[in-house]
Amino acid sequence: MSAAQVQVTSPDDVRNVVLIGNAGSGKTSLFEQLLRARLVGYRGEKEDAERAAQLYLASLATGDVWVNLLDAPGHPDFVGELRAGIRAADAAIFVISAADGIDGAAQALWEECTAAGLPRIIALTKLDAGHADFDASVADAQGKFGEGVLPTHVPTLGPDGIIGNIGLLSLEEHDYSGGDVVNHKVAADDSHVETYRGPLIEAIIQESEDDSLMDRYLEGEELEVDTLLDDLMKAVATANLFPVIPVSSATGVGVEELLRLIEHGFPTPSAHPNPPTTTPAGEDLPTPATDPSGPLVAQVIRTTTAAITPRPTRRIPTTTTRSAWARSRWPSGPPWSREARRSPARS
Ligand SMILES: Nc1nc2c(ncn2[C@@H]2O[C@H](COP(=O)(O)OP(=O)(O)OP(=O)(O)O)[C@@H](O)[C@H]2O)c(=O)[nH]1
Ligand SMILES: [Mg+2]
Repeated sequence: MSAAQVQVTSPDDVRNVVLIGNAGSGKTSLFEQLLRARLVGYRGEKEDAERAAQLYLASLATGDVWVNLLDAPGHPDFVGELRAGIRAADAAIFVISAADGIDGAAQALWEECTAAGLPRIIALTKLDAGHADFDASVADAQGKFGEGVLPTHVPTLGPDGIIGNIGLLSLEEHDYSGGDVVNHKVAADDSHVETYRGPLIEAIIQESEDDSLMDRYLEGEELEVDTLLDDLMKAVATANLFPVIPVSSATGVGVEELLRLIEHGFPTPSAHPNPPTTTPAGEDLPTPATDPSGPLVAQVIRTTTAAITPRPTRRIPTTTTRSAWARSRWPSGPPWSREARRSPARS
């Protein structure tokens, strides 16, 4: 397994991203697809109970950045691991299953991210389930998370479910059905594109610092895609706009678009305010800047205590002395003795 290399010379080269969402929404499958897309020869990690209960970290290089990707467990029993992930990350991929909808747990999780100031991309999974519906899922997310939730891509469907997506600004269709991703131009009057493109452009213009954009848009001028993309990325980084991307965690559809948004829309660690800092005695210290040339400052986000299994107590036969019993058990000397440590049998 190998990753393309990125020279990390400043915090700007790093993205710390956590995948969060309800249990079973597709986080781990998506995590694996993201790794597969960038790590040559990556075959995946075994999903066992221990793995599913833990905050899991892997890194990949994409474009010009190094991404530290955290996969958080969704089950409420492991909420401590999830919170550790929120503290460690500068942004989140919020995974929602279109087949299951948004419940109270997902809403509480969204609020936690808001309190932590985390920019978010919504990855909409399980669109291949029979009753799943993109439009209904978007409307549900907008109703529960606010108007900042806006699709930047709409899905394209084949007979067996989602096979790609259309970028609403670029008007490019990304077709994953043949293995490699193939891009085609599409028309702006595609009805699904029309539904979401206008609201997205208007939201981007409202977030933009360039006041002339709105006038130009209202006069019917076609705005440059690169300008809109730049402003979109700024609105994502400041947690004012939350793009929705349809994905398939099962096949990897949408991972390229997700990785591009992570690279260009998610903030660098320098943009994330550091938490309040104190001395070990609890006295306030000035909040440290994210400065690679400054003194080391570390934040502990997770500690674990290994359960210490009690040594099985053995009953020593009362008819022998302790040393005779030890000799019968370890003829070349007990493991704690000097002789045993020198014994070739132990080397
Ligand atoms: N059909 C379909 N199945 C999916 C998709 N994404 C995930 N699944 C399946 O949903 C199940 C749960 O997926 P996981 O990736 O383990 O979900 P998770 O969010 O990591 O779950 P927790 O770690 O328990 O919170 C698995 O059987 C996946 O194969 C999808 O886009 N389509
Ligand atoms: Mg998981």
